[in-house]
Amino acid sequence: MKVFDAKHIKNIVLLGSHGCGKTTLAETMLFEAGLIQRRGRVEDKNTVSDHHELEHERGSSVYSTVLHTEWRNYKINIIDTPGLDDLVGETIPALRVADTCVLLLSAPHGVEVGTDLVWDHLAHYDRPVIIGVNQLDHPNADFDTTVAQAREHFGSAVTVMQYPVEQGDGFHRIIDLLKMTMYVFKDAGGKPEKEAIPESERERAEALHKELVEKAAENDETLMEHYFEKGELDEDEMRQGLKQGMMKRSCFPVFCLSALRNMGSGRLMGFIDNVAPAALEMPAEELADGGTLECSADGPPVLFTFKTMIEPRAGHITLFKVMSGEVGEGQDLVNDNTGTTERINQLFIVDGKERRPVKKLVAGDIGGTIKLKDTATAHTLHAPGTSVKLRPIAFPEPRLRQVIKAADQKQEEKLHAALLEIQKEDPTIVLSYSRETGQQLIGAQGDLHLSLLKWKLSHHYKVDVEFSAPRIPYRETIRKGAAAMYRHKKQTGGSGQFGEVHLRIEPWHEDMPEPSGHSVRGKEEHDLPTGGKLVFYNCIVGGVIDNKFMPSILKGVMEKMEHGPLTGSPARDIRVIVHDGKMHPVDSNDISFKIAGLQAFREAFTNADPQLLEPIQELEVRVPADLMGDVMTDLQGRRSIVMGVDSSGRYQVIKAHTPLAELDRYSTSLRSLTQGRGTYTERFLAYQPVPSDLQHRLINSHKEEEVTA
Ligand SMILES: Nc1nc2c(ncn2[C@@H]2O[C@H](COP(=O)(O)OP(=O)(O)OP(=O)(O)O)[C@@H](O)[C@H]2O)c(=O)[nH]1
Ligand SMILES: [Mg+2]
Repeated sequence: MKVFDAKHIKNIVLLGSHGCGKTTLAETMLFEAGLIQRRGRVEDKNTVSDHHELEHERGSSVYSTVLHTEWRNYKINIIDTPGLDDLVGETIPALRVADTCVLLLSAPHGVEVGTDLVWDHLAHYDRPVIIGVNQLDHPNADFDTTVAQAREHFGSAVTVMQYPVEQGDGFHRIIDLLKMTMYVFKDAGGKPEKEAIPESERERAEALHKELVEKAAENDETLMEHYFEKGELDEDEMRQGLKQGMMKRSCFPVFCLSALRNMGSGRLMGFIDNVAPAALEMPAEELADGGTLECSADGPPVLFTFKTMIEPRAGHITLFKVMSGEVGEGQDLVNDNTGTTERINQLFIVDGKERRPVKKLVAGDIGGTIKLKDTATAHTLHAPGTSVKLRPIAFPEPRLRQVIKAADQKQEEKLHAALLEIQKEDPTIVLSYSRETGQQLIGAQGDLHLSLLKWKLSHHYKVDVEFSAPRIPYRETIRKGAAAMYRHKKQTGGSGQFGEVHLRIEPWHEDMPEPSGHSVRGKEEHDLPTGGKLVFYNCIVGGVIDNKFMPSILKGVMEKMEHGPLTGSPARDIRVIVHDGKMHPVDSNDISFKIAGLQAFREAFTNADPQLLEPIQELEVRVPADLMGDVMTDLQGRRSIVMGVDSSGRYQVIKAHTPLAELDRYSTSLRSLTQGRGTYTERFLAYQPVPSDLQHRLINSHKEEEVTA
C-alpha cells in the first residue's frame, strides 16, 4: 500500500440531504480512479460505502464510512455520511476530522431541509466548502434554480465553476469556467473529451468566467493588481485565489455532476487535488487547554480518534486522524483522556468494510487500529512523556427522551451492557437513569434514531426492547397552613408502640418570618434532593416529646415528602412546626414517632390546599417564517405561553414556556409540522402549579395505579 506524504493527502467529507447521491458519488470516485473495477449501486446493495446489513435493509446510509481514492499522485480520503438528520452523530465527527466539505445538492430538489440542517452543523466547523450539483441527468434537474437557492441559503460565496449545457436525460456536456473548455461525456461517463466552448455558449461562459476571475482576484492583493493590469488571470493564479477564497469561506465553488452516470467526478477530484487545502495547510487545531497543534509531518505523533465501531469478530475498531507526526505499527502511545498506554497492534486504512494494512501513517492521514484497551471516540493519543489533548467533539443534545425496557425483564442486564457498547459507537445515544422515577431513559435524535437502536439491539445483541414516555417529575406543595395531630398506638402485648405528634405545616418561602405563637427549641433547614426546601421546627415545650425522638418525627415527615400524598411525587417548600405531643414511658420509641410524624404530616398536607406542580420548560423553537403560524397554534394547544419571537435569517425563533408534560415527542411533531425544517431546544425553567382539572385527573390516575399495583 503506497504511503503518501502529508502534502499529497486531502480529506473530504461528503455532506448533503438524504438521497442526494453522496454514496453513489463516493463509489464513482473510487471507480474513476481505478480502485474498484465495477461500480456498485445503492439499490443493488453492492457499493463500497453502505456495506452494513442495516444500510442494505434501509437502502441508504446509516453510518459514516471512510473510503479513499487516489487521483494523480494525491490520496483523497473520503468520509461518506448519512443525510438523515437523526444520524447527525455520524456526521459531526466526520466534519471534525475532514479538511474540506463537499456539499451535494440534488439538481431536481435544490436546497432541501436536510441541506439546511447539515449546513447549520457545518457552520460550526469553519471548513472550506465545495458544492456539487448532482443528478443533472434527472428529468427535473434545474441547475440555475439550485444555484439561486444555494445563494439564498448560503450567501454570495456560492461561485459557479461549471455549468451544464443541457440537463435531464440528455445531460452529457459541462462548461468549465476555470479552464474555459467544454467537457463532453460518452453515455458510459468516465473520462470526457475536451472541446472548445460552442459559439452558442460563448457569451454566457465569458460572463461567468469573468465573475469567477473577479472572485479569485478579490482574495489577494497581488492577484487583484495582476487582474487590473491584465484584465485576466491565468489558471494557476485563479487556483491560488480560489484556494484563499475557500480557506476564508468567501468562495464555495460549484461543480456539475451526475454521480449515477459517472460524469464530472474526475474534474471534481482534480480540483480537490490542485486547490482544496491539504491537512498541512489547515489552521492549527485548538487544544483542550487553549493551546494549538500544527499539523506537521515532523511534529510529535498525535492521533485523534473520531469513530469507534464494534464488530463481532474484530471487536473494537478505532478510526483516527494523524494530527501530527507519524504513527507506525507496534508503537506505544498514551491516551491523554484515560492515561492508558495503548499499543497500535495493527495499522490499516479503511475502504468501507475492507481494512488494508499499512506500516505507517503520516500527519494528515486517516487510518485505523483495533483492540485498543481503553480508548473511545474523541480521545487523543500521543507519545509517552508528552501531554496533548484535543478539544472534545460537541455532540448535539438528545431531542427525544424515552423510557427503554427489555421486553423480557430477564434481559435487563443484557440490555444495559448492550447499550453501553452501542454508546461507544454512537455518542448521540445518551443513557440516563432517573432515580426519582426509577426509569432507565434513553436520549436520541429522533424516532428514526430510536428505531435503528431497536434494530441493532434485536439483531446484534438479541434483546427486544420497548419504549414509552418518561414519567413527568411532578412536585407537590401546599397553598395554606394546616394543623394535624396523629397518635400512633400499638399496645397489643409484647413491645408496644406509642407516639403522638401535633404539628402545623405552612407553605415555605424565602425570608419568611419565624413562626409566631411558638417558642422555637430547634430549627433545621433541608435542601431536598428533589429540589425545594423543608424547614423543620422543634417547638415542643415541657418535654412532652423527648428531643431524642425529633429526628424520627423528621424522618417520618421526610419519608412522606419523598412520596407526596397526592400522586406520590416529591413534596417541597414546606415548613413543619412540631409543637405538641405525647409519649409513653415504655412504648415510645423511634418507629412510633416516625409513624406519628409521617401520618400527622400526611393529614395536615391534605388539609393545606395541596397543589401539584409541574416542570415548565423554556423553549426556543426555530422555524421557517412561513410556517410560524401553524407552530404557534400547536404550541398554544400545548398550554404554552409565548414569551416572544425573534427573527434569525430566514427563520423565526419562538420563545415559549411549555409544560414538560406537553412535550413528549415534540421534536417529531415539530418536524412533521414543518416538513423537517423546525428545530428546537428546551431547558428546565421552573415548577408551576398544575391546572385544577389536570390535578384532579392526575390524582385519580394515581389512585387507580395504587389500586392495581
Ligand atoms: N438520476 C440520478 N440518480 C442518482 C444520482 N446519484 C445518485 N442517484 C440515486 O439517488 C438515490 C440515492 O443515492 P445515494 O447515493 O444513496 O444518496 P445519499 O446521499 O448517499 O443518501 P443518504 O445515504 O440517505 O444520505 C439512489 O437511488 C441513487 O441511484 C445521479 O447523479 N443521478
Ligand atoms: Mg448514502
